[in-house]
Order: sequence, then C-alpha cells, then structure tokens
Amino acid sequence: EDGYDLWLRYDAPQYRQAWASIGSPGAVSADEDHPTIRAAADELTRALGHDPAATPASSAATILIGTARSPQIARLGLPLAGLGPEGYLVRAVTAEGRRTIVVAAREPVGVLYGAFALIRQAGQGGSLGGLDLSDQPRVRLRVLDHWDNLDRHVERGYAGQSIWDWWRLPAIGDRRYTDYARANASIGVNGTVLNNVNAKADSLTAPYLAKAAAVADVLRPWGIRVYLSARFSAPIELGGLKTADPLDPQVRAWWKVKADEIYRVIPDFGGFLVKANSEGQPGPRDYKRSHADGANALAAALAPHGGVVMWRAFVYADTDPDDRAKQAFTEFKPLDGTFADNVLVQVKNGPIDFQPREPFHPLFGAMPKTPLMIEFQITKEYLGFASHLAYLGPLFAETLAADTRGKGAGSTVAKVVDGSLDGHRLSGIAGVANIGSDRDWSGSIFDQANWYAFGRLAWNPTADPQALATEWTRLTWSSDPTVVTPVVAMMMRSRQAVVDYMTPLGLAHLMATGHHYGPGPWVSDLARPEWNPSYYHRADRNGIGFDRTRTGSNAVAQYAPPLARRFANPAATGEDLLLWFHHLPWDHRLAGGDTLWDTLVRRYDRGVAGAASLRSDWAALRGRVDEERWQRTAERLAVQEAEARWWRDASVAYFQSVSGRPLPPGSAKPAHDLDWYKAQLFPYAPGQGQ
Ligand code: BDP
Repeated sequence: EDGYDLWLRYDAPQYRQAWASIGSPGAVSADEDHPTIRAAADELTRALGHDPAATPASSAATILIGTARSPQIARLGLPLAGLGPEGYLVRAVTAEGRRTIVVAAREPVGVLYGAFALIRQAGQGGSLGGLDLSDQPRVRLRVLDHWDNLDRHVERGYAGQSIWDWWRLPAIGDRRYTDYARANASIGVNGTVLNNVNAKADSLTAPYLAKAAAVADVLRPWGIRVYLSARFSAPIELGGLKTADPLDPQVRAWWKVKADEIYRVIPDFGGFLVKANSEGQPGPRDYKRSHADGANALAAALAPHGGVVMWRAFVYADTDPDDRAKQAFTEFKPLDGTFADNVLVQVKNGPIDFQPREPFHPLFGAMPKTPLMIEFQITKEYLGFASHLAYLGPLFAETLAADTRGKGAGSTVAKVVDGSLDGHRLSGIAGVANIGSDRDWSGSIFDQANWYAFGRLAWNPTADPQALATEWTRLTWSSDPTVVTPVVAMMMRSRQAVVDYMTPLGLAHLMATGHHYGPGPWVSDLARPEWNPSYYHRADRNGIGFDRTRTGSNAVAQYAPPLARRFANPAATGEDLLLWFHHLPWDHRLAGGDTLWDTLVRRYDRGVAGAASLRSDWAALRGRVDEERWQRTAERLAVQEAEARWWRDASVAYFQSVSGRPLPPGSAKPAHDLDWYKAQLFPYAPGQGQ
C-alpha cells in the first residue's frame, strides 16, 4: 500500500461484494474493435479482479459495453441520442434472459467514462442491482496543466520530478504514462498540457514533438489529448525571424507551418497554452500589440486543424501600479469580443495568485463574449506544499459557486465557465497538476484527493465537495463508515485551518520569498512592490488590510454593482474577505464584539488548534487503515501541526511588533522572538522557478 494505485484500488473488499450482487461476472462483453472500448473492457476486467491479458472479452459475461455500433447494444434500444459525445448510460437490464449491466454511449469515450462510473459505484460499497446511471460532462475541456520543464524539474512541484521522461522519450516508454491516463480518464480529465507555461521554445522542435507524440499515443485510447505550452518568441528562437510580432506575415506563416508540422505527428493535438507578457515571458505587448492580436495569430494557425488557444490572463504589468489585483481586468476586459472563435482566455480563480482564500476573479462575469477557462492550482504552492493536509474541494467549489451577478442573480462562476451563461460552445477548466515521480504521485495520499476533486468538479462544476471527499475516501482509504466519517470531516475543515494559520480574515500573500513556504509577513525589500508581503497586508501602527474601496484602489468597482456595494462595506463583506477589501483600525469592532486585533490573533490560534485536531483525529484511526499509508500520513500531519505553530507564532510576533497591542487573554506568547523567525531561511526548498 504505497499509494501508487490512487483511488483505483480494486482489491478493496467492497468491490467483491458489489460484483457478487450482479452474479460475479467472469468477463466483460464488448464486440467493437476500438482502442477506447478495449481500454474500457480491460479496466473493467481489472476491476472485476481478473487479468485483462488472460481474460478475453466474452459473450457469456454479465457486463456488456459498447456504442450503438455494437449489434448487442443496438438490440437493447437504449435512449443514447440525448447523451452528448462524452455522456454514458449504465443500467441493470435483462438481456437474453440474463441479468446484465450495460455500459452504453454514443461514442467510445463515453463507454470509457461509463465503465469508470460503474467501477466508482462498485467502490462505494453496496449492491449494484437496479443500477441506473447517466451523466455527461458540463465542461468541454478538462485539462491538467503540467508546469514541467524539459529537464524534469517541476515548477511548484512537490512530488518529485516530472513524470515525463523527455530524455528517454520517444523510444523508451513508461508504465506510468498508461496509469496516469487511467487515473485521469477515471475522473473525466480529457486534456493535458505537457510542459511549463514558462516555456522553452525547444518543446516545439521536431525531436520534442516526436516525444510529445509518443505520449499522445499512450494517452489517446483514454480520451486524453495532448497540448503544449508555446513560447511566444519561438518564431525568433526557432525560425530565425527578427520578430515575433503577431501581425507580421512571416511570423503568422511560421506559426502556420509549425502547426501543420505538429498535426502531422499528433493528429488530434489539442492546441497551445500561452503565458505572454507575464513575469518576464515574451508576448504581443513587446510589439505594442494586444493580447487578442497575440492569441489570434496562434489561433489562426491551429484553426484549420481544430485546435484551440488557451491564452492566460495572469498578467500584472504596470497598468495599475496601485493594485496588482486590478491589472488583468484592466488589460483584458476591453478586449472582450475581439478574440478568435478558437481562443479561450484562461483566468486564475482569484485576482492575485492561488492564495489560500481569494475572492473570485472579477473577469468572471465581465467578458460575456469570450469563453473564459478557470485555472485552479492543484499543487499547493501557497498551502503548505505536499506536507500539509488541505483538501481543496471547498476552495474550488467556493469559487465556482460564487455569484458574479454578471447577468443578474444566479450568474455563478460555474455558469460562466461551463459556457451556459453566455451560450459559448467552447468551455474549459484547467488545474495546475500536483503529479510527479513520487511513488504516490502527489507527494502525500491526501493530495491525491485534490487531483480527484479537480477532475470531478471539471466534469460537473456544481458537484458538492463533501460528496466528492466521501466518494474519494471510500475509494482510497476504506468504505468502513467508522473511517469515512472522520476522514471526510478532517478533509472538510482542513483548508479553513490552513487559511486560519497562514492568512486569516482575507489576508494574502504573506509567504516567504521565492519558494513561498512558511511565513514572511515582514518582507518589504523586494525589487517590485507587489512581490512584498507588506504590499498585501499594509499593516501599520493604526491598522491592517488592503483598502480596495473608493478611498483606496477601488478594485471593488471591477465587480458587478451589487457586489461592488457589498465589498465596499466592511460589515457586509464578511470576515473571510475582510482585509482583502478593507484597511481597518486594530480596534475596529467585528460583528462578534471583539476587536480586529484580538480576532486576528484568535484566528491564528484557531488554525493551530485545527492542525492539532487533524493530527489527533488521524491518530485515532490507527489500525483502521493500512499501517503503511497511515504512517506516511501521520508524519505529514505532525509536520503540519508544528508548522501551523510556526506560522502562527511568526505572524503574531510580527503583527504585534506593528500593532503594539497585548495578546488577548489565554493566547500564548510566540515561542521565539521575531528575529528568530526572520532568520529561518530555506534556500533549497523544492519547486522554485529557474
Ligand atoms: C505563480 C508561480 C509561478 C508561476 C506563475 C504563473 O509562483 O511559478 O509561473 O504563478 O502562473 O503562482 O505563471
């Protein structure tokens, strides 16, 4: 039990019981010759406890899979027409006098998703008799973004090296590629960007395209398309041109020839992800062109082949020197309606950068003429890497459920993203992957849940994160309710605990420099103002917080009027985002009657107590899950508890040095003085950019 099998642990006892409830099928019946149907049949065979290599598909089985092109399926006359290209139907029927489970779909990929839905159901425990499942994804592009470099270093990766072994590819494969594909298909992920957004042009050279093509060949049967991050200046670096100006005919011709070359080796290539004019990356602004000019040039090259451009809105140039949170909106909102049909603008969930908590990005709801992809970070750059437990389902769901009010009440981010609010055909959700070469893939067992929840929410952005945690726990740890209940409870409160001990009450970006691990609220000497934690918390003798109302940066005005009004009023903003939008005196009284200062310290205390309770709840589960994974997890929870104290003590010591206020009664003095915390440095922390 080293975690390699993720949530696909078919030895768990509930599977046997579930299969027994439908007569313990000995094999799967599939009469179509298609790689994806074969993949689905093999996976089901594996889940039934058999060896796919030794168990040929059989017509005597009680699980029957296929599309309407299969005569066996066609005979059943199932209502497949309304399913959509990726939808499925899983039903208990009687076929030729026998109780049978049928997995049917319009297309092979739907059969694959149906097979995984059946397996997932079996893994929940209970009987499969009377089964009737039908579903289809609400979002078209469900994509993992790998921030993986060609030398296998993963930017913001905390689970070892990249799983893509570029050096050995294309001739030498890896079993992991297939298992990666299985895991992703099981949660509905249908695309993967293989390389870092801070891209090297080399990934577009012929040798690297051959390597990407080899990966694409492995992923294809599992319904997963390959995409690449494209470096905007590649026409200069690879093509020898003098410019990468997106309106230059030679540049456009270069991209066209490059796209044609890519599609020759990867016929179903998904398209490009582009980070342009952001954190030193080249882009159209270098030539006084807009982001739309840049995106459209690449989109024109891909369009004949059906590819898309995912153009990132993560920019913070100099448009709004007073507030980084406003810059993407200022730059992109005026471009609404000017992007080509095959461009999606990819917007991070919040306006700054994957913080433990942020309000939703104001571009959601503000660019109705453009398909907006949401980008989440599954890897926990700002939430304790892979050593802290923070289940991100609630973070993802909180953003997706937020009401932008863009078209009146009910204009949720989920509806913007799935295209239904503005009638877009293209829609997408991206997650920055937390996958690496570690045996358990994600650096900890609980971090696997974030990958899982991402995929399931990309499929259905209104899914309930608690239901997903329950589902994942049964599949991953145990279906025993005495395990499921406490584990799900731990997961559900873990993210708020992290918020409380790192950045309570709407604070953000207080992490140490560069690697972002551990506290650094005192840092104020970095070259760009918005790199400094002091820029975000603005604490001084009088108070703390970032005034984003009219008396400050007025970022609230980027939200729809009802929200702008709410966020402009501290009493209506809510404590979770209070200091994101307001700079308030330390003695400001909150709804509960306590001062802001006392409340802040108590939130830090609550965070430490939360981390301690995660650890003690886990201790009580010893013996109820396998010892190997229990132990690995216990080690991490001990680190988390100690580091929650470190975060709390360092932050309280620092803010107290600014506020000059005494600690509230019952709140302990930090273990060390402020200088001690400032002296803690981690020069070799993993995952940094290069
Ligand atoms: C930040 C990361 C940086 C990424 C950047 C991005 O610190 O490594 O390159 O986001 O999203 O969160 O481009």
